[in-house]
Amino acid sequence: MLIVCLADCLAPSLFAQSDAFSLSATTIVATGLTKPVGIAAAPGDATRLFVVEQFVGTSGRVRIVDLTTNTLLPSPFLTVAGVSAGGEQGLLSICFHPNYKTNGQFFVNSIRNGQTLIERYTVSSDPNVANPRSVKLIMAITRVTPYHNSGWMEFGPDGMLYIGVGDNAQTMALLTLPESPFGKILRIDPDSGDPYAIPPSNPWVSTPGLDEGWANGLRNPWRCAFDSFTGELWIADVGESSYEEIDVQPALMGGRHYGWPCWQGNAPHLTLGNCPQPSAVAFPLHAYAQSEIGGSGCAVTGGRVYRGPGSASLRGTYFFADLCSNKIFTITRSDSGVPTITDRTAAVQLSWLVTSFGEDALGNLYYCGHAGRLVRINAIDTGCVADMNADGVVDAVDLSSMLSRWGQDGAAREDLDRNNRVDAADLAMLLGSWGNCP
Ligand SMILES: [Ca+2]
Ligand SMILES: [Ca+2]
Repeated sequence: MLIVCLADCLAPSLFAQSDAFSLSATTIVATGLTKPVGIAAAPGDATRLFVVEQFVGTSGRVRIVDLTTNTLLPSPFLTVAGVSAGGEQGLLSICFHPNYKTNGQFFVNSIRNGQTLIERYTVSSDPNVANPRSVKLIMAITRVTPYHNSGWMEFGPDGMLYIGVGDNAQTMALLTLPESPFGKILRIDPDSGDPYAIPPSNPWVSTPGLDEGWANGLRNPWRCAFDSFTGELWIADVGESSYEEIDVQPALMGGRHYGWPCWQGNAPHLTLGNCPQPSAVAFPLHAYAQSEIGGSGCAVTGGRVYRGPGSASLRGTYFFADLCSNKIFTITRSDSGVPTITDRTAAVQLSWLVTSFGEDALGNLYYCGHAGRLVRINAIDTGCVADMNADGVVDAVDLSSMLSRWGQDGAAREDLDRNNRVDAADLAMLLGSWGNCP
């Protein structure tokens, strides 16, 4: 009986756990972009992408890509003059207000005159041109060094603005200055107060620690991303010389310490007296040694979770890259949260030095490379789309997964027919595939 049981138990893994989707990539813009480091879409606008050029001379620029023709518009959307050019500095990101359609507001993050500047602008009467006179300073952070600036900004599902701030290479100061903005993700309410209000639910409002602080223990979270469906925040923290790490914050869970500088990845780094106990640290979902990926790894480029219209099977999959190795990977998680890392370089790598990922208003993923390309990742379902946990069989586990999302709107993995609602049509597809996958 034991043997029979073992065979049954092992049966799912005996089926090839091949992808139920096909991946490819398309170059959208091949030339004309200078040092692209950021990609954003205006909410509800599926026709354009906004690409951040880090610096051209001493100007950072935001360019527009017309997705209906896959062309780069000749005139910038915005030019930010006088950025500190070179290295990790320049114009680092743009993000749009969730109500951009009605208020025209967007935010940029740049390094100028030794400061991180978060500024708000509004669009002009021409949708392809920002109004330069609308600029309003939201936050200035005086820096000590030009390093580890983070620069990531994004609105969360709660309508708050999240801002990554690197450790500024101030490792020891992180351990002794809890009010410091460095090594943190900040969270502010730009719709209240002047220039912003501190959300009362921020974790350190009534305890020691910066009131704007949301997450601590980060070295340089250069690119992070909210999963547009689950609200989880994926934080990719660039390591020092040993490990790159990717952390996952459950939706709206502030106050976590992600380890740095006491740990780098899962390895002890600077274990001094002010370090938190290991039990108080949120360790990464995935950490890799730079030597593990062919010896050429250098810095993780955080990507995004796929929630696109092309493939239900790919939904929930996180993409990321390593800057120097030019490798692109995905992470999926089992029902119990165990990550599987897959090298996708052969399928989707078309551009060197991947600096950032972004998604359009439909959820399609893109990435840009410092050498100047903008690339779209394409995905289509090719296999057993109803086998949602990819164990080779469509059974009660998959049914349970579908029922847990029943009636829900959005880009769920369980939305098998990709109409952004989990309903009877999806259930019919699941029951039609019941048993082993074809
Ligand atoms: Ca299954
Ligand atoms: Ca559906």
